[in-house]
Amino acid sequence: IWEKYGCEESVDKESFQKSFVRHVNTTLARSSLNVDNFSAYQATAHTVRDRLIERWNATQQAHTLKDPKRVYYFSLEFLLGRSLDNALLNLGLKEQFGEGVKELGFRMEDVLEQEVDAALGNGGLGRLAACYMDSLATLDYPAWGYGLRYTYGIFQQRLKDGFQMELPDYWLNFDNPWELPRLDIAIEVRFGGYVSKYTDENGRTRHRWEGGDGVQAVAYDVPIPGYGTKNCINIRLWSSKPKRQFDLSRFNAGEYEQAVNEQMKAENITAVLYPNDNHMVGKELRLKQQFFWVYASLADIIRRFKKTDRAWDQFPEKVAIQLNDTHPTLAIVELQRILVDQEGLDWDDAWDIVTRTFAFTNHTVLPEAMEKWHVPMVEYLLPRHMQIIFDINLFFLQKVEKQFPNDRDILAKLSIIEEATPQSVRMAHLAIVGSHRVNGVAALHSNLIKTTIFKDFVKFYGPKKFENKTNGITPRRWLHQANPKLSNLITEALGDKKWLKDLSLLKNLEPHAKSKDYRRRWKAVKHSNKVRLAEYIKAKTGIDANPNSLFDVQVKRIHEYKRQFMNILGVIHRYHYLKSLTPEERRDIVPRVVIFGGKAAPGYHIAKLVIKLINSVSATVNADESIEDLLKVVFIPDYNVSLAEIIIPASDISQHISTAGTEASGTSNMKFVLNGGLILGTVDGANIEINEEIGDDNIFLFGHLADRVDDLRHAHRYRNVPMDPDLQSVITSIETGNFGDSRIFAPLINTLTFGKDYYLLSDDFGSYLDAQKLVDEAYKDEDEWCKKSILCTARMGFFSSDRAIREYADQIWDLKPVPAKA
Ligand code: 26Q
Repeated sequence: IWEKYGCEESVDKESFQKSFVRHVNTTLARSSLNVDNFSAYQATAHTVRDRLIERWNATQQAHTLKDPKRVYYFSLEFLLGRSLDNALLNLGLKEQFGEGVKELGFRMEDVLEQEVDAALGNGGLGRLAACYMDSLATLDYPAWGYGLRYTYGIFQQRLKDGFQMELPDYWLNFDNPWELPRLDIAIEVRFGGYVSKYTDENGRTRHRWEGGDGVQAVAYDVPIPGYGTKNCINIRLWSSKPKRQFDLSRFNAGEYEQAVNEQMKAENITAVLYPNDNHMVGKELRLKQQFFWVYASLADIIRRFKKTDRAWDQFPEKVAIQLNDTHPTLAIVELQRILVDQEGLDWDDAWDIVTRTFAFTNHTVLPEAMEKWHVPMVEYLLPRHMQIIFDINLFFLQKVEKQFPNDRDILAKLSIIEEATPQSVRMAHLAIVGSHRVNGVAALHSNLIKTTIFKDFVKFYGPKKFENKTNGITPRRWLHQANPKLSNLITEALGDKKWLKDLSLLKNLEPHAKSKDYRRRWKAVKHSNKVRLAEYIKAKTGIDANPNSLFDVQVKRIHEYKRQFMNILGVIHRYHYLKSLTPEERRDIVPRVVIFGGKAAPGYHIAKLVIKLINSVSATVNADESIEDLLKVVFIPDYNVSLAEIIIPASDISQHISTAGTEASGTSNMKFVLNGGLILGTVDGANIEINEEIGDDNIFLFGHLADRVDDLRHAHRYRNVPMDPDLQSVITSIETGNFGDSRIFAPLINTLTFGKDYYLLSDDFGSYLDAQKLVDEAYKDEDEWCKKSILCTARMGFFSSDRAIREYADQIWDLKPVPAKA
């Protein structure tokens, strides 16, 4: 019977339509007379979901049978965006299903627009996790992601009078076809309680974590299809629910209402994603999220490991766990607890297994982003874990002491515990000590962590434990899906679509940069992407953005270190310059549309003022008829993955202008260049490696280098550094009220003065303006610009997340692909 009725792939137009109609009638319980775009989306999504589930089942079955080593990617964020278009393309169904939808009376574009983003992430780190899952699936690696199923993703951004307002992102309002609820997989997680000591049958002192309050972690699986493979991997997201059994004694004691209330609190744990990007908040609920997640995930992994009768010392041969930043670091402690307290292993044997299992990716050097948790809070929530952390630290520091006798200084610097009042746990230190590999996310960043924040660890462990794994992006979503016209033009030049699985093949585009006809068509694609964006801008903001202008884009989280403030100050400078020109002189000007987008953390007041300033400048400039189309300023609200897919292909130049040494990598820089956009950037993060790949002629770099930053900051701190005169006149212009009531901007302007200009805007402003001039000049030669654009795309092969994932697999995880059978 299974053979007869088993999985039947319907991948042609007719079977799509059959399935579509069936889902409308059954899943949606609607009649064919009552199908709007949203229902059409749902029916299409459910049809695709069925295909995904077949692949998911086949892949997971194959992996269970073969039992290879698996990697588990632990990430508190998976910023997936929409799934339908991506699944259609990865499964190779877009054409057939597109035809099928059309015949049913819908436009595929409208159908795709119905989907809400899965926005379970803040920015770079979360989107990186999503790109890595796409590559893991595409390259047939046996991999799972583990994360949290937040009820509310990153907030939606609205503007009111130019100020950011936050709205809840209740993304599960309608049914979510992209998840498979596994209500049978439920793991009880505890908090609180106490530790009891006892002597076991062998006379050893043992510890047991007892008591505490429990909640349940329920699994929701999100299938991630690979491109051009049957392989379909899984992201398991945990949702918190009240535990099943109710405390009867409390019920009988008349505490029914209170007990029900406490149960309801369980759901708080996974209610909301913390909206802070690159900023640590020491909230108890955040720590609870972290523990809830790692406890459930480890229990799940160990259950799977125990199905095969293997000895514990083989655990690291079957399981690799990658820690996406320090957020999952408690997993190190929890695995040690399981092995020692529950499985009865000796401490040292357990610790050897633990350190061979984990590897840790660091994403930042910013001090305010480093995770630290107060010891009393950890102790109260996780008493046994706190003891184990102290023990890990003790044994670690004993080894340090042995290697560096009588060096009190290095002990204090390396300690997992920060000795302040109260004490804190330094999660990065714990992650380093508990992992066999530590990596940064771009070459400069990986060197910086070795020479600054982790330099004493390098002294102790030697340099080999610290590696670089330069980030990558998936070309499937970020070119093929977001920019179908360019994808087609590339495929036409290269003869086939192999480049989508081997991005280094893009280098064969280089000769086409010489073809006048190819350049013409390349330009036409960029132009039509700009038209698409201009239409979006008009619809959302009412602003006319002329697609014949240079589109200058900065979209990313709003943060002082990313220096959107410097960008808007540069815009004001340009505005004044334009106003000073004679009509003659104006004829020579390249018209520009400066586009901003990005969310500020709700409590980050300076970042919110930057948004307000951008909107104020936008209002003044766009309303000033005297400068016509020469300058337009746009803030596009609610920047997210789907918007990025429209904005990135439409950019001529994008800005990645962080203070040198502060942006660990950046990944949107890669997306822009892959789409034939040039970049204006500082010598920071992955900009440096992009420069190495695409060549000096194709990038506009400016500003001080990372090794100058300390001295420059020192100068601001202890001397009176005169402000750059161009910058001063821009500031004066704001202060005189040219962009509305200037008093609201005082705290922002003060960051440059009383704040000692920590991000060095005044030091880089001059060279920033110079670089902008070069951009203007270069854009005048459209044909030359287009050559650069083609060469940029052609030379971006290195930045595929496939390359990055292969490096992780070979050099850190020791992981081999396991192709699922066709
Ligand atoms: C930590 C503790 C408590 C609450 C929140 C957080 C938290 C949340 C998110 C800390 C950091 C993040 C996100 C960091 C992030 O996105 N980093 C970026 O990672 C990218 C991928 O490696 C890099 O390209 C960027 O340079 C880096 O900023």
